[in-house]
Formats: sequence, structure tokens, C-alpha cells
Amino acid sequence: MFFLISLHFCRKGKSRNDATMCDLVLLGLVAISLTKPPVATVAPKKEWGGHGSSINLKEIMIGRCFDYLENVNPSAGVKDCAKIWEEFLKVFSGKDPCSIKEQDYNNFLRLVEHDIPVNQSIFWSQTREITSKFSEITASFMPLESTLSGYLVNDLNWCGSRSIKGPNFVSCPSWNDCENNAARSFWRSASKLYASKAQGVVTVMLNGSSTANAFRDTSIFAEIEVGNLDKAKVTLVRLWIIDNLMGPDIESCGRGSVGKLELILMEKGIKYICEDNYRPVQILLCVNKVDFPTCNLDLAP
Ligand code: NFD
Repeated sequence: MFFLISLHFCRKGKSRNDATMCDLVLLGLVAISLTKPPVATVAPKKEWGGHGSSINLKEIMIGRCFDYLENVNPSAGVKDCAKIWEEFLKVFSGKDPCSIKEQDYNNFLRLVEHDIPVNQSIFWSQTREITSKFSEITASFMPLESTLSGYLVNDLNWCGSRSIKGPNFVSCPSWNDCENNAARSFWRSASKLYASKAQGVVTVMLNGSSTANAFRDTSIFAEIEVGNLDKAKVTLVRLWIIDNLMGPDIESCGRGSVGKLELILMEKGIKYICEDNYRPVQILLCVNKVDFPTCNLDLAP
């Protein structure tokens, strides 16, 4: 269009100088149109089955970092949020998203590391929501998701691609697409460090209604966390086996996969106690289900 309008005005030009000027402008336009590659209109290819990296990943993580250090847990100390983001990005930017190893996060984890208060480590498996709510409401626990490493990325998605720098916002391998995906390797690596730092009384919340074993062999809790508990630092493990309010009651202390966990702790020389349906957790589950039989709060004087 612009080209045609220019041509029209050139034709109207009277003097010789005008005409030469126009010729040069037109020549320039033609040259630009020939050298500039066409703008891509096709969306980037979806290589993987999972969602792409979270939109605004960088801004969210840097924002969370400042919030954590300023408001959530100032005792984590002074840290450089911009550097933390750079180290995180380095792990996966420009790389095959199925070749991210646990060790790749070492530098990042070193930058975000801080103390975990004694008696506040809490592990979970298939009880993510209730553990998170219970920790928040009691303010007595610091699960991995409340340490800086977990807080920065909890509920986010991320990966890279060999063909681009930065996060791949189009698609990422899902959890089971490949073993060494960015998210899975992160959680394995962060869980290992988190478990190795546990001190004093350690709490574990497992799902007593799970049909896939409360203590599942391939879970991160079973594969990574239990093995990395340091017997010299852990004085007691409290196991809480919590059934869904409507049941079924599949797993209990001393039996099935929970019994297997108890044996592992015994062999490691770590003391433990086990309680089925620890009442304070059950009461929290009951908050919006007061009519359930299990929720009979027995308020009679
Ligand atoms: P889980 P866990 N497919 O409930 N942690 O013992 C997909 F899509 O079985 C924290 O393995 O317990 N996602 C987080 C999966 C993540 C699949 C991992 C699967 N087949 C580990 N399996 C976190 N905050 O997100 C597992 N996942 C994902 C540490 C899914 O996001 C904690 O310190 C699910 O919610 C905790 O003590 C999550 O992994 C222990 O490891 C947990 O699966 C929990 O790992």
C-alpha cells in the first residue's frame, strides 16, 4: 500500500530532482521488502504433551523471591533474587527438556538454601492439600513448599527447548513423558536437600485411603526423602495416616505399606510413633463437612 502511494506521488512530481528523489526512495523500499524476512504467522510447534512454562515465569519467581525474603520468612537471610532467577533459567534454557538432571539444580539450590527450624519438617505423599492447609493453619511446620526453593516454583511449570533460549511457553514434557524432565528433577533434587536438613521431630502425613499404597515405592517420599533423613539429627518420626472422611480405610499403622515404612525406619535406627487419623488433622478436614459421621465433633458438655 505504502509502495503504491509513493509511486502515485512520484508520478505527480514535476521537476527532474523530484523524480530522482522518488526513484531513490522507491528503490530503497523495494530493497527493504526483498531483504526483510516475512513475519512468522504460524504458532510454534507443540512438541510435548504437557503444558508449557507458566506465563510470566520470570516475573512470578522474582516477585515470589522478594515476597519470601521480605514478608514470608525474613530469617532466610539476604539473597539476590535476580541471580537466583538466572541460575534457575540456566538449568534448562536451550536444553533438551528430557535431559535435565537432579545435579543441574545444585547451584540454584545453593543460592536459595536456608535453615529449617527444628521440629518443623513435614513430609507428605498423596496428602498435598491437607498438609499444606494444616501447616498454614498451625504455623508449626515448614514443608518443602514453604522453604524458598519450593515457594518459588510451587504450582508452576517450566522447561526449555534446544531450539530456543529462555522458557518454552508452548509445551513441556509431562511428569511421565520422560524421567529427566525439568520439574521432576527439580522436586527430586530439592526434596533430597530438604530431607537431609531435617532436625528433631519430623512429621509425615500419608493417605490411609490410597488404593496405590500410602507408602508408594516410586513416590519421592519413599525414593528420596526417607533415605536422606539423617539419623544423627532426627530424634523422632511421627507418622500420621489420614483417611478420607468418607473412607475407605485401606491403610493403617503397623500394616501394609505403612508397616513397610515402619520397618525401614527401624532398620535405619530412627525412632517413630504412628497414629491413625490424628484428630486435629481430621477436624481440619471436617471444617466444611460437619455433617459427615466422622465429623461428629462431640460438643456435648
Ligand atoms: P505424591 P511424593 N503424574 O503425592 N514433593 O511422595 C504427575 F502429573 O505422589 C513436593 O511423590 O507424593 N505428577 C512436590 C506427579 C512435588 C506424578 C514432588 C505423576 N505420576 C515432591 N507423581 C510439590 N510441592 O509439588 C507425582 N507427581 C507430582 C516433595 C504432583 O505434582 C514433598 O516434600 C504431585 O502433587 C513431599 O514430602 C507431587 O508430585 C514429597 O516430595 C507429589 O506426588 C511428595 O512427593
